[in-house]
Amino acid sequence: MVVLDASIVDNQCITMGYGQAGVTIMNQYWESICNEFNVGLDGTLNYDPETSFGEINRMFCEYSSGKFVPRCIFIDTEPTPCEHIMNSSNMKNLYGKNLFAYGKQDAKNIFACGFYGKPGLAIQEDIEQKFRQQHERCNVLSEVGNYFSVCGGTGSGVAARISQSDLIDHKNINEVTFALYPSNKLSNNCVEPYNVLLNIYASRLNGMRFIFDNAALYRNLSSSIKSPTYHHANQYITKLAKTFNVCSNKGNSAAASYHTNLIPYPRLNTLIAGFSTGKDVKTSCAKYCITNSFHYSSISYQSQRLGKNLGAALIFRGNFNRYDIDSSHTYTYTNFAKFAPFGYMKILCPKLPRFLDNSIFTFNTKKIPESTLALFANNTIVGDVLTDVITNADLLLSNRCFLHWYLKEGMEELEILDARMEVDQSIDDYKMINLADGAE
Ligand SMILES: Nc1nc2c(ncn2[C@@H]2O[C@H](COP(=O)(O)OP(=O)(O)OP(=O)(O)O)[C@@H](O)[C@H]2O)c(=O)[nH]1
Ligand SMILES: [Mg+2]
Repeated sequence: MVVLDASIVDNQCITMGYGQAGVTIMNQYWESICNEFNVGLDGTLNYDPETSFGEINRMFCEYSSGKFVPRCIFIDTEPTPCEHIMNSSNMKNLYGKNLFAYGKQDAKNIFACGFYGKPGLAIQEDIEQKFRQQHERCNVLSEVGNYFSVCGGTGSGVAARISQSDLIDHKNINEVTFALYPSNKLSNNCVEPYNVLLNIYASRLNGMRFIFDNAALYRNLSSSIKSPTYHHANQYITKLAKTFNVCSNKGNSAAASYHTNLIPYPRLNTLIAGFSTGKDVKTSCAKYCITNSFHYSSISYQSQRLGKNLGAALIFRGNFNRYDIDSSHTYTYTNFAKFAPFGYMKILCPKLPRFLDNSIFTFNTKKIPESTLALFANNTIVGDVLTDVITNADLLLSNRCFLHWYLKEGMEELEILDARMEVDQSIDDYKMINLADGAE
């Protein structure tokens, strides 16, 4: 087990939010990060050794004026989401104009429009310039965090283009993506399956990717919130992203060790995540929280059946008894693939968890939870998500439905067939692992 301290580290992380979902989620993420580091929404630091995390320069850049500014870039093909944050959100004084790269016209929900088309190309140079500017302000850039929905044209297309470009040196930089995937029950756009396939294909093998879907997020919130909105769903994602980032002390080494422990094969780099607080965690840290955090997890399929874990990490934060954690030993070996017999990677972060005033996790509780558990798992259930994407894409492809929108932007038809084949191969990999383990 790794116990974290709050020493100063110099391995920096730049976060990038793409498209409406990505920009909105990343803005909420930074609100939560500011709360964690005691940075006011105007960028002033009120460091408190008791509660703040130490490695502030990992996340923020200190300007000569003394202001702490997030290391991030908001990216969209259209202006509205970025302009909303710049002009009217409660965070508008935190960011400078140089953190926004946006164009005039959205990518019309079409991957090819963001990847090949005019809307994507129009902002490419601006993104590159802003990324280089941010990069120059880092001593050592060790991680790039991405936020987007693979369902939209900007989230799927522009993000894939940047991930594939020379900007990110994948040998030395860990790419960690928090992506919204489609859910069968909730859909705003009928070409989602194409966008997912093409996005996966274009950015395959790059880092690790945690996936969420809105139906699952709403399900998780349904016990505490009557009518959940995007804002609430985003809090669930940002809570996990924050835990992953701030509880990964020692910069590069921690992010890299997640990669090592959670990704047994480069192609199987899509993961799920879950979060529980307070009572769940404290009453019986061992069995209860592990099974429950799976229940509260990021994709809809999880409630139906569990797959096999190929690798998993648990982050215990707050008031934990080490004996409790050690005694969770027996439970943490269950449900792992035969070739991964070492159970969960366990990390204890003793700093008490912090919540925003309107947090979904403190909504119905009078007492602020003193302990939280976050779970990040590489589970074969992801194969079911991908199978669903392929089934839906095949329905469209069999009639070549909506394909002209993609070809019009300069994409070759072969590309979507190659993408389909690649994703199909990953599904086979998951099936082989389940088969070898005797799962159904
Ligand atoms: N959870 C959550 N989902 C969102 C949010 N905003 C949009 N979505 C979902 O994301 C998907 C569409 O992605 P967008 O981010 O709007 O698309 P985009 O990347 O801006 O792409 P284009 O508009 O096509 O250029 C839809 O399925 C929406 O339901 C948000 O703030 N939170
Ligand atoms: Mg948009």
